[in-house]
Amino acid sequence: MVRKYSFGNPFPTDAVIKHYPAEQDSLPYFAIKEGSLYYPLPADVPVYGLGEQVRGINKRGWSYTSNCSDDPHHLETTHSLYGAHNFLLVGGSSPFGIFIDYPGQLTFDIGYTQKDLLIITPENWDLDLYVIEEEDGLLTSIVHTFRQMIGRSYIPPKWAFGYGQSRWGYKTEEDIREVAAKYKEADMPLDAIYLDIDYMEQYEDFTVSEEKFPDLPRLAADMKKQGIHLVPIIDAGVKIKEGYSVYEEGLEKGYFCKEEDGTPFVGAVWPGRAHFPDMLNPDARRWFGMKYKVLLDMGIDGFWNDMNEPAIFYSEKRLNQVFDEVAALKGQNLDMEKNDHFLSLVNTLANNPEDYRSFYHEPGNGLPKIRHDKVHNLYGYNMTRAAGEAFEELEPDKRILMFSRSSYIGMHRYGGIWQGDNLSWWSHLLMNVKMMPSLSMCGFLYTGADLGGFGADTTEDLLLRWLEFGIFTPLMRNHSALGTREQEAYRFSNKAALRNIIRLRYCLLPYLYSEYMKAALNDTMLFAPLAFGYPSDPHASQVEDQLLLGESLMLAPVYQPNTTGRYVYLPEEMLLVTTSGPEDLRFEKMTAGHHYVPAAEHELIFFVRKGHLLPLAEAAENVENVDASVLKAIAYTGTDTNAVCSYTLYDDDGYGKDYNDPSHLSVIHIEADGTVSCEGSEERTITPCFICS
Ligand code: MIG
Repeated sequence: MVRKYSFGNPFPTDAVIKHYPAEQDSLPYFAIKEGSLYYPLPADVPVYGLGEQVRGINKRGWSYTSNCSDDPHHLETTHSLYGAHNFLLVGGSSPFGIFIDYPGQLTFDIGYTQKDLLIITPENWDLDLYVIEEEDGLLTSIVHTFRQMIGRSYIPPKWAFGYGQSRWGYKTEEDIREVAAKYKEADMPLDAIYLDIDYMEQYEDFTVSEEKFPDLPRLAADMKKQGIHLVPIIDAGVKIKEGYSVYEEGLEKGYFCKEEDGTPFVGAVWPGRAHFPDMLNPDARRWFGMKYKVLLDMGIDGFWNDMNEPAIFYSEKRLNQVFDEVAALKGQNLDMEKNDHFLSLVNTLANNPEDYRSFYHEPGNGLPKIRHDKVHNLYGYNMTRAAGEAFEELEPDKRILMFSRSSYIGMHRYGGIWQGDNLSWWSHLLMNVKMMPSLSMCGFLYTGADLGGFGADTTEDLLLRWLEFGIFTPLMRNHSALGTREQEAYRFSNKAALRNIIRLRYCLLPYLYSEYMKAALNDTMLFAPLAFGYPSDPHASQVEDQLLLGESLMLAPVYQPNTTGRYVYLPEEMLLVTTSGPEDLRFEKMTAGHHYVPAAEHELIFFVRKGHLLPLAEAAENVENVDASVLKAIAYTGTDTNAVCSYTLYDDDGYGKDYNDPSHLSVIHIEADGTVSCEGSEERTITPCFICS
């Protein structure tokens, strides 16, 4: 059951696609006092949600602010990352969900100020608030209802489930060809190579550097022949430069965000001075979206949208003020206060709140112009929506890969997200793990972190361990920053280990793709905390480093250096699978409870849940070559030998959009005596490789 409450004059975010009449009675659960919502939190009640945020799966104990930010310091004490996902789930004996559809700054103080209080504070009270409860009292049911409210999650092309290599630092066509060749030489599968900002002509969106990439269509075609897709980056800011058509057109049509007096706002990003397209204006959005055609026409079929919080290095106005103030300090004795002030002048140039208050959007549809800070969290969403809507128009029958850095709930219908500028830190591997279920709750299914870590220097063991988790995340991309240690998998000494782990991804593909599609089409979670699958197990909600993935798997990644195993909690009996690659699958039945499970550096462990089965394909060099008609299956009936394991496999060509065609479904049954049957229009050969007996 969904109840909607409206306050003030909410800005239409289009996050919710169903219509709910606003309730007139008073809000349940919460008291409203002095501009905040208060809810007393019983001591043992976990709180879930918030999508892309720091800290645990259980979000209690910290204060989180929805304020899309380009902040590369993802610390425990960070308040905001790139996304604003205002959905919370309060657990306990009568759980409920709350979604606050509000595009401005919003704080969730979840037992930070006072341990037993949830305090939610929006900057203004122009918002819609939804309370979701379900009769069965299940967290999964509440998430399901929420996901139906916000609409179907984005579905990428199947190749986007392959392994991708990226680096900010590939500067030329030769660099790209070299990456492809080296992966081939190392016999490691690869489906995508990403182009970062250097492919552009002076960081100008929708241009290609003639000098560095003289023939992108040919390069794209050559790569496709090897089964590799090129995925260029698009930035939010448009360079101010005479003669640059995107700039000139945008200016002429009035499509850039403007200051109060109507002059286009000048901020700086990569290209230096830039304007920001008014992504909230439907005409500007369509105009910007249609620009992607330039690259689609070159044979490109995937993009990533960056810097769309939007990140602003400095505004022209502020920069001038800072220069004046700095000049005035010259020659003075800088005591501590003055020195602090001096340093802060330059240090607060980037992403300054004052700048976000200095420009406006014209949202059209009869709505008055609105100051950016009031709708700040919608910018990245609408940039990605611009692309998504244009793709529907330009390529109605084809799926295009799209993921964004900044997001708001609603954007999950148009693209995925990557988890931004993490560091090559073990703690960021764990953070990646914890974020996955929170994002699933909010509809962001196509997601993953920069494997190996973006900033700072990675190490071979970190990359390997991270890949051992990354082979389970829909977006599986190795990405790193300019100036850091190069981290392509072929650069390290234990190539066999890395190769085998990457190849495992391709064995898992039929399952991962099937689970992804079912989660998208049925509005369910892809990754879930243990407590969601085992609601009556009091220990399950204590587990912060194990996840359920789809219906059959429980993951227990190793995320510590110099360890050759880990403790795992099993809410019920499960089958342990230990593997160092496709040719090495070992099985062990495990009872419920606590176990220490060995996992050497080159090995990964995962668990098949009782009564479930896991289909596995042969490894392949790319997604195109994964053959889902010949499968092995691990089936674990548990100790009940009369049980049957059944699995509904979703498979399609991976490009078209006839998602609901019944021919995509096959149902596999495996009995404890090894009898296999498969219903469905596709022919499949299924060989059990483990059955509990
Ligand atoms: O401020 O395009 O998060 O993935 O490599 C850096 C360069 C701008 C930030 C992205 C990162 C990308 C980088 N970009």
